[in-house]
Amino acid sequence: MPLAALIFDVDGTLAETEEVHRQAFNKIFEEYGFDWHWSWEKYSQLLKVTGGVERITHFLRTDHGGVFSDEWIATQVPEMHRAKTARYGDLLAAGGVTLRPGVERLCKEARDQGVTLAIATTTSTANVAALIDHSADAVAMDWFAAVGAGNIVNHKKPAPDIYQWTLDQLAIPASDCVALEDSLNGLMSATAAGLATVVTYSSYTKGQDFTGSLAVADTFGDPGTPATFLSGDHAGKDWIDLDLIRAWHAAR
Ligand code: XBP
Ligand code: MG
Repeated sequence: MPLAALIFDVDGTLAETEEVHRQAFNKIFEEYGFDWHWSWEKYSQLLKVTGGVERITHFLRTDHGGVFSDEWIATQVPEMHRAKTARYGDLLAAGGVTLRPGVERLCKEARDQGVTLAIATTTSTANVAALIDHSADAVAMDWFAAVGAGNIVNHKKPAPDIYQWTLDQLAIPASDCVALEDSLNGLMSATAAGLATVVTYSSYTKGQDFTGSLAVADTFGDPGTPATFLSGDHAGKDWIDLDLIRAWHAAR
């Protein structure tokens, strides 16, 4: 069957948002009076744990094992994370975050050609809306027929749950869709849900093993800002357009 839908990941795919998340985490640690500061390198390691609550919990149990009771973690970490989400929204509202090259163009191509758009992300719906609403691009939340986000599923990426939820909402078979991801966790999640996947790695995921993807590039590219392809026959094209994704999908 022809390509019926594109399902976008958010953090690292729609935009390079993980640096903003890292700033928001560090802000709430400071507000809570902790001397913790997640450096780029530390956060790069912690990103292997998906989900902000899960990431903070992992950090407490590994770097501060035995210091915080299970009860404290169960009650305080979700509260800290709610505060982090508020700081993240404030940082996005301050402006300056734009969608990655080619994202707006691909979404417009999909809309013009009747290909459904959807989202499948580990972050919260609030964070998705904050990004879309505050980015300078034309993309709007109502362009997405389904937004699979955060805690609506029990198991986060690399589990397939969020992609399966989004597919169920779309009522479109996985075989007729392509996922767009930036990370190995996301590739594993989409693949486990039966989705062929195109990877545009981000600053935090460069160098991960994307074996099994349809193609790997540094960005989707745009006219004038060519993509650098690590894998996938891009037929001499300098950027990833819907026709190229269709060709990869048909040839998979
Ligand atoms: C990436 C994640 C999220 C973000 C932080 O999500 O793993 O946890 O790092 O957001 P994506 P939260 O699937 O879009 O790549 O603190 O809201 O979890
Ligand atoms: Mg991602």
